[in-house]
Amino acid sequence: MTGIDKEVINKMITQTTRNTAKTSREAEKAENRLRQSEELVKRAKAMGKRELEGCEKIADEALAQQAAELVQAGRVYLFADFDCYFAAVETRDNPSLKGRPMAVGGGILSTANYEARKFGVRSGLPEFIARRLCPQLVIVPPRMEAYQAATASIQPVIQGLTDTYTMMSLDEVCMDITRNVDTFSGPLSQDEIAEVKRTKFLPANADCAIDPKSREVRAAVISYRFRQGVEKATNGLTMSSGVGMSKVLAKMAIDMNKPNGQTVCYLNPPASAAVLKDIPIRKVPGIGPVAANTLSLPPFEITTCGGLVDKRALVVALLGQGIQGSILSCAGLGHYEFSGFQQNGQASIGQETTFRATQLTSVVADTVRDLCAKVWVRLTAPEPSWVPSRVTVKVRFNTWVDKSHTERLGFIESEAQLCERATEQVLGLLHRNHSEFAKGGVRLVGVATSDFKHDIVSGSQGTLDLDSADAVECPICGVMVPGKSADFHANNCLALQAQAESKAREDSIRRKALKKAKGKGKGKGKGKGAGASSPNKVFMSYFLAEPP
Ligand code: TTP
Ligand code: MG
Ligand code: MG
Repeated sequence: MTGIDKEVINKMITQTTRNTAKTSREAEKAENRLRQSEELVKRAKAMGKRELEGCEKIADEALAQQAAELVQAGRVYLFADFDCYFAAVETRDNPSLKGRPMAVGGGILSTANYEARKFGVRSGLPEFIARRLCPQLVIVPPRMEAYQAATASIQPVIQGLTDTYTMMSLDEVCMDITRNVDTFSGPLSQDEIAEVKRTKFLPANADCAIDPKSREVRAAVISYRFRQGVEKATNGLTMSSGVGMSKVLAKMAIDMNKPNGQTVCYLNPPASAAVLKDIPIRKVPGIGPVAANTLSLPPFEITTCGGLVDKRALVVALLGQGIQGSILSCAGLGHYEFSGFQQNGQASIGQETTFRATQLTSVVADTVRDLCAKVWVRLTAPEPSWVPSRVTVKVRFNTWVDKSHTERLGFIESEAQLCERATEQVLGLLHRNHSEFAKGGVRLVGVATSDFKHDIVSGSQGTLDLDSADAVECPICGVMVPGKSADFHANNCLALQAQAESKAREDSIRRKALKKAKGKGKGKGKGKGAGASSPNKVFMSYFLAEPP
């Protein structure tokens, strides 16, 4: 947001929603958080030095283990996301909208173009507030078929690049481009050279000068070629992209050079952590508003990723090992699984965490409880709350074997109910796979909820009326949904199914790569910057000298 005063906008939103039941509930929640903060301050004061040191050791080991695994796996992830997607499709199909502040939605906005964002108009804003912020705003109704068609048209471009990819939502894709990077060869067109020079390489410091033969530059070219392919396949829609050695980092990098730009994070753990150092934790996938708020209060007073990594000992000591996944993410090493849309067609809400491998079922059960608490917060944060009927759990054994289990048993109305079901499912998984468990324990647990009672369709909220005459059964998951949202729901189920399949493919590739790398021995020193001076000069001469 540029050229506008964020405070003015927030004030307007607060004024418009003042005195509602929601704001008094918010105040109550804020009071509870302050009370919780006071409790935590007391516990922090009472904590011994040795306890803190022990927690630091646990956190450091998890960080070191994850960093070593990422280096050994040597993956390169390319995330790409359409720029103001729905609005861009509308403008492409109706050029009279070009240059005018416009948004897509009805009641609640799905998105806004960049001209409208200058006024503070954004996704999730009620239409009446948006009109106050920007009286000349043009609002057009959503056309899901057009967006789905645009998404479909880029599938050949994705598949032409890699078969290891996940559609994160209609407008975002995560691709593993390791093989493309490692088998890359020149030459480059002038256009490509120019784009690589426009690429944001992060962190931007002298230790990481652009090495023309580096995997980072290769990734930048591959990313550009992909974005060009998308623009051609969609008749002019642009994507922005991010590259990193972990998925969380690559995802976060998308937004660092938007719109129509790309960011490449240097492919080594210290650089990955440096990229996120000053980024607010609230922007990290998996850290929701409640967690961010708790961390911002005493005794933590953490607002940035670097802050969370620095204060990891205190945070683990007071909040438990469930926070470990967030610490890894803030250090740029996270492999968090994302759910797709936040508003139109939310498919699942879940959380997973990686920790030091354990064979203690009590520790696993504690972790499941922490995860359920976080998932519950995310389920109950919106109004009305999401009421799930399906619980899916996942465990990763220390042997890198993943197992999951899903069950649908009526609606879940309380955190205790969720916790009971998830724990039962996880312990069941451990029992059924006791030989894997016995080899080295478990290092990751995930809990996800789906098949919600209440759904949000095309920006307007409503409770599913399953008795209504137009309710139909989703052919993919078997859940009853209203006829008007059947296509949208089924589309999301398909996306989830594709996500699960590509995840399985990806895991199998990763396991093979790990096995191969272990066979070869350690550390080829991949992904380091050149350290040379005048990077652009070196870079230019390399590519221009490259034989065709
Ligand atoms: P986003 O990628 O989050 O947003 P965007 O593409 O509009 O803008 P940006 O350039 O920042 O990426 O979401 C993709 C589409 O999903 C968006 O165009 C509309 C839809 N959407 C909703 O319907 N509700 C939401 O709350 C959000 C965030 C998006
Ligand atoms: Mg987008
Ligand atoms: Mg997106």
